[in-house]
Amino acid sequence: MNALTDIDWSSWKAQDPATLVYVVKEDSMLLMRKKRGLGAGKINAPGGRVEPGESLIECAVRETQEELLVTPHDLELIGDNKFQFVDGYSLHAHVFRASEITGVPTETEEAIPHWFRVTEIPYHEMWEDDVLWVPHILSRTRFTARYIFDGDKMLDHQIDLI
Ligand code: 8DG
Repeated sequence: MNALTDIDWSSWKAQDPATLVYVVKEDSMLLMRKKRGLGAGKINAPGGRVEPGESLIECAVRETQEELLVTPHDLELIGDNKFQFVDGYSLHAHVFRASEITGVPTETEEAIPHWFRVTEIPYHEMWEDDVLWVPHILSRTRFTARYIFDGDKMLDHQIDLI
């Protein structure tokens, strides 16, 4: 499996549903350097896997609280990313934009927070696909996307605007 066409996407279901939360305030985006887990060392947004019984919004809020000790408000669903990894793992990441937080972003065992100007987002330190869709968060363009990854190498992708 190394191409999107190797998969029957109509019956595809991720092993793990997950969320990502992009806080955008004025001309800055709140990101973080992830200290552990999938994508450790990379710059990413707070987020993670949905727990049993939890809604997507509840997951998005909880993960942001756990990772950066802030509570995001006014979450808007902007897109979704279906990641199929060649080792068989799969993750469906629902992408939210938030325009407000309460609290002060604080380092935790999971991550170190950083505010970046939206013109200075460090795509070279992020997952390979992020440069393709993080701009849609900034413009509030809704999207749905599918990817094949081998580890952190993107083998194939398709992003559709909706
Ligand atoms: P855990 O509590 O379940 O152990 O960890 P988690 O925080 O829930 O999950 P995780 O180890 O952080 O892994 C899932 C995260 O990985 C989730 O936040 C989405 C993120 N992720 C990928 N691929 C990509 C990608 O291509 N781009 C971005 N921005 N995030 C990605 O797995």
